[in-house]
Amino acid sequence: MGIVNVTPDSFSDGGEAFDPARAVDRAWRLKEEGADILDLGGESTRPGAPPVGAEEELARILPVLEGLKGIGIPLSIDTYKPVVMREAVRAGVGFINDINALQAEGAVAVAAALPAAVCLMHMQGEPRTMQRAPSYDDVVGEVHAFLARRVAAALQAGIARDRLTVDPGFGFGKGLEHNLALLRHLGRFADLGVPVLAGLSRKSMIGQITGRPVGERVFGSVAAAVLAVIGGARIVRVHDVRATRDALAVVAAFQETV
Ligand code: HH2
Repeated sequence: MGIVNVTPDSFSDGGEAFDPARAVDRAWRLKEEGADILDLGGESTRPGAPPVGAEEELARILPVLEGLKGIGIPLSIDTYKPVVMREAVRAGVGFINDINALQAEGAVAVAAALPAAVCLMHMQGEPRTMQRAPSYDDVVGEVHAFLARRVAAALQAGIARDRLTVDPGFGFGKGLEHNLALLRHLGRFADLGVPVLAGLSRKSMIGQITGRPVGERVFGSVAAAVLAVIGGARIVRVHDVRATRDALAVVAAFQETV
């Protein structure tokens, strides 16, 4: 899953694709690099990011969706707002990536009525404050229990299991030790019975481990994506598609021969 941020302030590439034409170019480039799905976001969720209204989010996203008609791979919308989900799906999106796991008022019902897959992600707190003091007794158990509850709520609302994906939400209300525990135990999420998505690309945990600024985290991010896939992730959300694809091709060749 290649990332296209249509925002002025995302942590890794804020502003790079804020202009719709540049976002469209970036999307085509990521497709050429081998992305199977593109995740478009109109609101940054980096720690400390201020919220954006639905109208502003749609004003950022809709021109890009218009420009991507005919791109030929599934498009995902990174949003937690039901109105944005509905309009984005109407404009051609087939995957709703919700960092809030459909907990916003009306979100489960709206998603259930739309012809789209859904990613349910775990977050402790909210983006503005989540990195202040993340705290867990048992991070893997607590994230697993939350995702199990959200899968159950989605199923109950009529969202078929084969439309669902879960994500432990690396960096969303988690310190380095929490992120590492989740990565180490990603296999524990397999019993939820839906594919696991992992987003580690260029995140601060890569910076904490390598000491590198955001623009120099490609190698660390690729290592994290490889570990996530070996740990059972079926989708990895990344900025550096070509590098990740090459690394995962080696993993796939290795797994076929063992
Ligand atoms: N991380 C970000 C945004 N959306 N969605 C899922 N499912 N999993 C993630 O880990 C995830 C996500 C990070 O937020 P942002 O500040 O918007 O930066 P970027 O989109 O460049 O990663």
